[in-house]
Order: sequence, then C-alpha cells, then structure tokens
Amino acid sequence: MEEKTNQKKILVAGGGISGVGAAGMLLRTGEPVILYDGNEKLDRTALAASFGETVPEIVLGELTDEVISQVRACVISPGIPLRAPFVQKLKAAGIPIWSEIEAAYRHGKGRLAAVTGTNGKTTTTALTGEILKAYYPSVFVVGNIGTAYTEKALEMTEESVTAAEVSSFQLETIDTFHPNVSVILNITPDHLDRHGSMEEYIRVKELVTKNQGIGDTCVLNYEDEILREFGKTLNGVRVLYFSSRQRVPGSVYLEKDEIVSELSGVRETVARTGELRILGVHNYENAMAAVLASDALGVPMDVIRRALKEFQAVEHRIEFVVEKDGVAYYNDSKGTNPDAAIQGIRAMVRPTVLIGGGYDKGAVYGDWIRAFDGKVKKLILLGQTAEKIAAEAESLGFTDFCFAQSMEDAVEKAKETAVPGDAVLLSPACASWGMFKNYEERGRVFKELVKK
Ligand code: UMA
Repeated sequence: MEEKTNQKKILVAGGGISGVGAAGMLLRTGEPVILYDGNEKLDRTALAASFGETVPEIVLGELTDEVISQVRACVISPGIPLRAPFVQKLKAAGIPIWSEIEAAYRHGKGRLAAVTGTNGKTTTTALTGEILKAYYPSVFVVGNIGTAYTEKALEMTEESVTAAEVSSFQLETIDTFHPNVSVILNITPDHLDRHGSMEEYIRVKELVTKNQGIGDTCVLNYEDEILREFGKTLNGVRVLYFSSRQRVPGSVYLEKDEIVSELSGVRETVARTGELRILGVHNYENAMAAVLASDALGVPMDVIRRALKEFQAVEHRIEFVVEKDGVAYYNDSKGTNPDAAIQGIRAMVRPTVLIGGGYDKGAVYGDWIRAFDGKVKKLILLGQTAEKIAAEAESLGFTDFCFAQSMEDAVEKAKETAVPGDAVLLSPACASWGMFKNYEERGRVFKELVKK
C-alpha cells in the first residue's frame, strides 16, 4: 500500500470480518499493522487466533495519541461511522482514511464488477458471481455479501474476475477504487442515521462510479428516477439501463413474462420468468442487472442464460423450499422489516398463507398489511409483535389471522390451511431475536419443519 516507511504503521480499525481481512492482507504484504477495536471487552486471544503466524499488534478500547503518532494510514471497517471521535482525531492529524474495499482494490488484480443499491445487491452479486463462474476459471465473490474483499485480494491474478457487493458504508471512504463495471440497482431511503441525509446517501452510493471513465460500464435501473438522471451525467462511461416496465432499445428489459436482450443488435429472449428459480419483479431486476454486468465482462449470452436458469435464491430471501401436496413453501426469514417483507409478499403469485411476527423493533406494519393486496388468505402470527400486528391488521379491515405458539405450531397451522395451488411464505417483517439467535436460524428451523 503506497510506499512503505518502516517506522509508521497502518491502523486497521474494527476487529470484525473486514478488520481481520484487512489486517491479514496487509501483514502478508509485510506492512506493520495495528488492529484497533473500540470494544475493550473483545476477546484478544480469539482475535489473535484469527491470524496465522504473524499477528498484528492489537489495541482495544481507547485509541491514545501515542498510538496515533505511530500511524501513517487507517483502513476503516464499514460499521465505524466517520464521526467517531477517534476517526476525527486521525483526520485532524492528516492521516488518510481508506475503506476496507479501497485497501483490497489496491492489492487485488483482474477485472471487477461492483454492485450497490439499497435492495437486491446480495442477490445480484451472487448471481453475477455464478454467471462468471460458469465461464471464467478464477472468480471471486466478495464484499458486503460476507467475505471480506481483503481476505481474497492477494489470491487474485490478472485473469481473475471479481463480483463485489459494496455498501454505502464501504463506498464512503474510497479513493482509487475503480470497478470496470458498476451496478446501482435502486436508491431508496436507508441508513439515514449514518449518512445524515438522503442527498448524502445518494452521493455516497454514486461514488461507485467515481473513478470510472472510457472503457468502463455502469448498469442502472431506468425505473429509478434518481438513477435515470444520474446516468445522463456520466461522461465517457458506457451507461446501460435495464427496465422492468418498458423496452430499452439496445439493452435488457422485462416484457410481460420475458427477460429480453437487444445487446447483440437483435431481440432475443434471455429467459422466461417462469424458468427462473427466483421470484418477483425486484428479482427480475436483479437478474437483468446481472445479465448486463456479465455481458459487459465478456460472458457469452448462452452461458449467461444457462447460469441464470440454474441460480437458486440466496438462502432466506424468498427461497423456494419445497412443493408438497401442491403447496409451494418459501423461506423469506431475511424479511426482518416491513419493507423487506413487502418484497416477499409481492413476489408471491399464488394465494398465500403468510407466517409473520417476531421481535419488536418499534416498526409499524400498515404498509406491509396493505401490500397483502388480496393475496394473503391467512396470516399466522408469532412472537412479541403478534398482538400489535393483529391490532393493526384489524384496524385496516384484515381479520384472517390467527396466533401460533411456536414455529412448529405455525408450520402445522399453515399446512392445515393451505390447499393445492397455494403458497406458504415465512416472511416475518420482524427480527427473530427472542425466539431465535438470528434470522438464519429462524429460516433453517422453518425449512426443517417444512421438510419433515
Ligand atoms: N467497531 C468499533 N467502533 C465503532 C463501531 C464498530 O470499533 O464505532 C468494531 C466493533 O466492535 C466490531 C467491529 O468494529 O468488533 C465490526 O466491524 P463492522 O461493523 O464493520 O463489521 P464487519 O464484521 O467488518 O462486517 C462488515 C459489514 N458490516 C457492516 O457494514 C455493518 C458486513 O456487512 C460485511 O459482510 C463484512 O464487513 C464483509 O465485507 C453486513 C451489513 O450489515 C452484512 N451490512 C450493511 C447492510 O447490508 O445493510 C451495510
């Protein structure tokens, strides 16, 4: 990372996935590293054990001026806000702050597609990765999706192709980060507590294109007004829009139940939506974005087509579990807030028995209940929020609900209610805490019960 001055060290801030990845990468390149975490109760021994023979110096709790004086740059984990007092101190001392993806980018090799957006980025990144893997021998899928980009950067070669999911938290402090292909799926209000305003959140998301120019591609959603306008401002970059509502000449769009491509100059069907194992218009948008990104990275359309049809939903996101006695079961345990759960219900094409409720994060459920839109024939409620949701549903005139004492009870009741041609969907609109360790455990318990 830049020229090495032997005395000064790189401070890696945050001892989670990003911090361990970044510190490990830097140590392997011979950099002296201080790994810092603000949580003084962190298990130092366990943290040290995440590294091989070379372990970084570990500082927990407060970051003193004495430590800061030894530092020449800071690689920051995405969960740390820039307003944190120690970051302000580093900045005041003129120390550059690089995000973990910036550090990874400086050491990575090969071509890069970076996917961002408020919703759908994990699915789009995973799908792009699957398509790339069907064609290229050296593919990496990294970033916000769960594997630190820095963990893989040193394994990359000039022939590698990487699909990275990048969040606004990670983009905030990029410098030279320069994807060959950028994707922005949509921008709706999220993380405003961190970014301060919608304008700032949009600015940070758009940073994914900051260093792009001639020879690069930017994939944007034509139906997102912010992005449609943003595309017009990109100089030199090849802008490709996708649309779920209208024909985009020369690009990829959804027409009735068909994903159509005009990339080759003639109209061709990429896939019929019924051939895909992912559901819902938002997922068809994710698929179109992945098609455009993979095409821009040189994957032939027949390979794209095959990989697209084979792609299974990311676990816990409107994930098809099984069809039993004519009833299709879906696990959308990742629907941990009303907005995410609205996507789940919108994706259903059959009369649906919905299992919802869980931990109370103080949300209101009116929009979610309104999104039932005649599709939900029964709502089975679980957990701390059950009564609250029931009361809201009743006030909106939806009374087809009942209560369940446990996930087992809920699955049993769903099975009794559903008839052939129906769907059963677990999409709780609430966090899992209180009943489960996390949404993953909730989803797995649901799937096991369904399969039984
Ligand atoms: N910490 C501090 N000071 C602070 C805040 C945190 O020292 O002010 C320390 C914590 O004590 C902890 C460490 O930082 O030990 C955690 O760092 P982190 O929160 O950045 O988490 P990581 O484990 O590094 O995981 C991060 C992403 N997390 C966040 O952006 C919050 C993961 O995305 C990502 O998978 C991972 O890097 C690998 O790239 C998760 C996420 O929730 C899934 N992302 C948000 C989202 O998708 O909405 C953006």
